[in-house]
Amino acid sequence: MPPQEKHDHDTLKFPPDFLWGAATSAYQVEGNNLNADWEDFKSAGKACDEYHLYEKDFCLAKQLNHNAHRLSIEWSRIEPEQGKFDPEEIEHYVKMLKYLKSLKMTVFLTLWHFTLPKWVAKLGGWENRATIKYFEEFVKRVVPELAEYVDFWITLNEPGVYIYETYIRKEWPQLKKSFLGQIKTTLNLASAHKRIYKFLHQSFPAGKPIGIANNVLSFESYHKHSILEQAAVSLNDLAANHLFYFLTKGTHDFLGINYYFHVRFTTHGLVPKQVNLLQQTHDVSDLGWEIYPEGLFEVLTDLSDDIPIYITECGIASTNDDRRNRFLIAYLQEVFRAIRAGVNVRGFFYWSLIDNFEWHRGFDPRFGLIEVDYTTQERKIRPSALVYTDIIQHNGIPHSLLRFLGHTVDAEEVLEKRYKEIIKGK
Ligand code: IFM
Repeated sequence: MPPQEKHDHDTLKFPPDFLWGAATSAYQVEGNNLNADWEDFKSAGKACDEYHLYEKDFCLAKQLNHNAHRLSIEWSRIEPEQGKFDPEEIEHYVKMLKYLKSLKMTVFLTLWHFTLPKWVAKLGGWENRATIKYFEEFVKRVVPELAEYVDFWITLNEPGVYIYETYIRKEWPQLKKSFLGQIKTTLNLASAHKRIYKFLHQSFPAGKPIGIANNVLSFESYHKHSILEQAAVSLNDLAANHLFYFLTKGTHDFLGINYYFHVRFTTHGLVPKQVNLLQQTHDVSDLGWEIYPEGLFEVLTDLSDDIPIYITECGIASTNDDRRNRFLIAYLQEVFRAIRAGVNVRGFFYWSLIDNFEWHRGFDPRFGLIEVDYTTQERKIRPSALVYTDIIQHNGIPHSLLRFLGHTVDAEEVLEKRYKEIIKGK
C-alpha cells in the first residue's frame, strides 16, 4: 500500500517562506504630487499624506504581521523637469525604503505605476517613442541609490489597464480614443520593460528578481456550446492576459499577477457581448466588480509557467468589511487550491494596505485593510485586516475561518485579545 499522506484538517497550509503583504502606489497615497499629469486632470490632493506618514503606515503593516510590502516611486517628484533630478526626493525614497527594511520587510518596488511627469505627458506620454529613453534615464539615475533596499523590482504596473483607460475608454490622461495610441503605447511599454530588465541585470549582477504586475482577467462563455462565445473568450484571454508577456518573453524572473475581474460573454445575434452582472444575483463589490474567487484559480493555472508567481494585487472595494473578510478567505482558498495543483505561487499582496485615491473614481471606493479618515488623516485598522493577520500567523487558512465561507464572519470571535490591542493601537 502506498504511504497515506497525512491530511491536515486544521489549516490550509501555504508553502514555507510565503510572502504576505499589501500594496500601494505613490500617487494614490502620497499626496501633493504637483508635477504629475493627473494634477491637471483629477488631483489626488493630499491623498493619505503617506509622504509624511509612511512610518506609521509601515509600522501598522508590521504590527499586522505582514512580512512584505509593495510600493512605488513617483517619477514626477524625482524628475519634475526634464533632466533635473531632485536629490532631496531621491533621499526621501531612500529613507522610506530603509525604514521598511529596518522592519524586516521584503520590498517589492514598482518603478512606474500609471502617472507621468507633466513634461513627459506634454511630449505625448507613452505614445512617444522617446519616453522609453526618458524612463530609462530616470531609472538609471534613481535605481543605484535605491537598489540596496529593494528585493524585487516591478518595472511596470498593469500596462493593459493603462492602455484601456487612456486610449479606449478615454478616462485617464492622455484622454484620447486612439487605436494607434494603443498600439504605440503597448510596443513602447514593452520595449521600456525589456531595456530596464537588461539594465538592472547588467548593473546589479546579484540579481534581484524583475517582473511586471499584470492585470489578468478570468474569461468565461455563458453558453458552453457557443463557438462564438468561446472565440470571444480565447481572443480576449490572448489580448488581455498573454500578449504583453509574449511581447516581453524571456525578460521576467517572476510573474506578477493582479486579479480583479471575471468576464462572461453571451451572444446576441452574431456579436458576443459581456453579461451585465448587475442584473444578476452575483455578489459584487462597491464598484460593481463581481466577486468570483474561482477566477483566481483559473488565471493561476492558465498562466503557470517555470517561473514563480506573486499575486501582486488582489482586493475589494467595500464599505462592508464583512464582505472583505469573506473575500480574503475565499480568494486565498483558491490560491491554496492552485498551489496544491502545482502552481508555484510564492506571495500574496492585498490591494490595498490603506484606503486611497482610486483614480477617476476618486476617494469613495474603500479598498483598505486600514481605513483612512481623509479629514484628519487618522488610520483605523479594519477587522478584515485582523482576519488577514490570522491567516498570516497560521501561514495558511485555519479551519476556524473556513467555516465562515458564505456566512458573516464574527470578527470578535476570530480575534484573540492581542489583535484587539492592535486595533486600539497599543
Ligand atoms: O487602484 C488600482 C491600482 O492602482 C492598480 N490595480 C487596481 C487597483 C484597483 O482598481
